Amino acid sequence: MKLYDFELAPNPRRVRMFLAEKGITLPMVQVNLRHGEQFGEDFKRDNPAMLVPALVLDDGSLLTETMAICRYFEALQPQPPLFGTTPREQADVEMWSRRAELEGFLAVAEALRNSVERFKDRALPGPRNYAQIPALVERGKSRARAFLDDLEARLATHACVTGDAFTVADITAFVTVEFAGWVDVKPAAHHTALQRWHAAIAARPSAKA
Ligand SMILES: N[C@@H](CCC(=O)N[C@@H](CS)C(=O)NCC(=O)O)C(=O)O
Repeated sequence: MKLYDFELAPNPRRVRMFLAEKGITLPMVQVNLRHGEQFGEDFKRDNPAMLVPALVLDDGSLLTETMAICRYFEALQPQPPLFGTTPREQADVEMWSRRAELEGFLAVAEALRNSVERFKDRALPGPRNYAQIPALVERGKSRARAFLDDLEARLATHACVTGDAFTVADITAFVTVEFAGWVDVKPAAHHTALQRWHAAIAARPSAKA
């Protein structure tokens, strides 16, 4: 098994944090996205979608998508549970993971990829090229700010995103908050619950994975 990774990219970071929480180690291969290594023939042969993270299994087959890779390891090694245990917890993990991805992570990506020069004609990752749409930059930032507000409201009454237990939804929300800094969207002074939660997760060893 080997995991294609890029240490600066947020989606692979989610997988690395997840593996660190599980205590799982595996061979990692760096694909330097800043140097265009995702377009190289060697990587494309393994992953035609040209995205990281990507997990190559021992039978040579490929697993992509951050959450699918995390789910695979959850099933292989259920302890500690990071996808919830009761039906309600599992549904909450799904709900907040999706909200963090759709309303937070993708909003930040929208602002970043439509503004930065190195993403010219690469406004969406993957095998096809898309032109930037500058009007999406402010919309993305505004959506990312709204996500921080929603997260603050949630964390004002919950220790972690889905309740008392740390889950993969916290990993996605945490990486999203850090990713938002790339487009200068940062927790404000009144986001006190969010800052308490962020500091607690930043102190976990997995945050440095
Ligand atoms: N939906 C995919 C998205 C993966 C993705 O967008 N990865 C980015 C790095 S965070 C990437 O590989 N970008 C390649 C590029 O920009 O060309 C997932 O959740 O794993």
